[in-house]
Amino acid sequence: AEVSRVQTTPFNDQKPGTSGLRKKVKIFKQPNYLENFVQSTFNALSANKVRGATLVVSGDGRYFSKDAIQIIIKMAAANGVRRVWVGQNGLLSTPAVSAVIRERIGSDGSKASGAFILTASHNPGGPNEDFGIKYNMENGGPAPEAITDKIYENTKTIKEYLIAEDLPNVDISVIGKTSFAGPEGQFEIDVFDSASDYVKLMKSIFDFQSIQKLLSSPKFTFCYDALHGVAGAYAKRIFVEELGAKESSLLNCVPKEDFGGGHPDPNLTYAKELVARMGLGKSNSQDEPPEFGAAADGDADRNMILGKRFFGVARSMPTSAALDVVAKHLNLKFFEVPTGWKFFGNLMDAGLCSVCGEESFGTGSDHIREKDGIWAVLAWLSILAYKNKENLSGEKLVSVEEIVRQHWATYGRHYYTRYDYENVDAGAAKELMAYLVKLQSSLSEVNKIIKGICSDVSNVANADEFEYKDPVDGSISKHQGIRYLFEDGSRLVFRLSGTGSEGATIRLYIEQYEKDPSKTGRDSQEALASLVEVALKLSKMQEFTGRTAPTVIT
Ligand code: VG1
Ligand code: CO
Repeated sequence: AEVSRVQTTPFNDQKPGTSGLRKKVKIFKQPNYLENFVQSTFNALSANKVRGATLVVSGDGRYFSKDAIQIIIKMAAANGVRRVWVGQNGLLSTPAVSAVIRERIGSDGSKASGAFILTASHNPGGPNEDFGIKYNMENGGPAPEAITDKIYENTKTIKEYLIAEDLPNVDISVIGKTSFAGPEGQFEIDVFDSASDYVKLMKSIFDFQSIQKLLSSPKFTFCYDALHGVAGAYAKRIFVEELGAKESSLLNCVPKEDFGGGHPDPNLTYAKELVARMGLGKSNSQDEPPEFGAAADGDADRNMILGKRFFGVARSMPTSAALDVVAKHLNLKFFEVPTGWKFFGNLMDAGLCSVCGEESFGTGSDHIREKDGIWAVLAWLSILAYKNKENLSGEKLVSVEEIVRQHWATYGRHYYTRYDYENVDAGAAKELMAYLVKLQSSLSEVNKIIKGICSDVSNVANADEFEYKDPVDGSISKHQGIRYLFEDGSRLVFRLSGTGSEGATIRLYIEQYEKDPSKTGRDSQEALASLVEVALKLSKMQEFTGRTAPTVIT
């Protein structure tokens, strides 16, 4: 194959966000748009991570992935890459990519040095929706900011990209290797089973036998909703084939390019079918809901766990402040990092932390360097299997709800909610944020305003813009969200999302800590009503954005 050097001009909107570059498919389909970003990434890596290297290319299977994979393969060949590994049909969940980088060894002893992951995660897919791409490093985790900054700089000055145009397209639906005479010698494409490496890793972490006992008990009923994302491919293999769950436990587990027209975000708003099946939403079904329900996002790194007729289990455990209390109690090392999984990777590599979680339904451990939606489900099933070890033939199973209530009784409860204002005018969002920063200069003024809104909330003791210094490499990340910290431990946090593809998304996080065991059973929206009112009025949300209500409450 011959290398073409294609002349190109920069696009000015290719700054990677919280988790890669995400844009409407239409933007990605502009001539040279994808190519510019891929070449800028190759140019940001050290040469030995490209020339002669093995790269993984796959994703959540969303619309445009198949075209993108062929383009990236041809560019990889032209840039001197030796091998490209592709999951069958281009499918690999984000955690599976991380596992493949870390664990998979090719038949010739090769190991991958990185991956292009084609996903926009929880954003919708299809011709009018989002596509995304991000690069993960040798440790299996997302590229750190030093690299993403370099990629962005490259996208602003790029003049040409390399592509082996005459390389034939490879049939990625068929497992097997194809070799070509590449521009730099032998070039190989290896299409492999999307699930087996990941399943092997899960089997080495969890006791599949005891989970299987739980799943085959007639008293335990289970439901998993993949929202038509890539998790479906893993759910069938793991929950049905390995662990013996019934096929009918799986909801929306056939991966689709447009996620069936839905929003593959496993929250209480978008995972409607699961919420209804669990008897939590408005549903007329008379059937007894399953004991345990879970949902994943498009690329299967997020999870929402629901016990029947019960809210918020997954979130109450991993949100940072709930974690503080447990960490303190158990005398564990504790870190608070900015949004995005890349910040955990450094800590894990240095052996400083092993289990991490984000409020956006993301949890995971140091078995890989991404959050992991299926791991989280297996972790919960392990807890249930353990708690019910002696109990499987007894009267009643210990439920998710009981475990969480026990947790609140011991540690107190962090009432928590998030308000998202999606696709707000970008200028207005910036003004709102600037206004909140300015307000922070006088706490007495802030407290006066708050008392005028609602007298029963406590005083703001501290307010700042969160800044993080990585304890491992000393790098500093600024402007990571505006915090108002109250005397009683309550918090208001305002951030601009880094994963949207249009306008700006304002995220408002509201949290209140309740230690008194007699008050931990309230409805969370009701418990938080005063703080919500304070947050909306203090920030002048409606004045700045024109919105009377958020797009999503979760
Ligand atoms: C969101 C979440 C964040 C998560 C990120 C990527 O970022 O809040 O917790 O790490 O998405 O998740 P933001 O900047 O929009 O708040 V995924 O599942 O999109 O890779
Ligand atoms: Co995701």
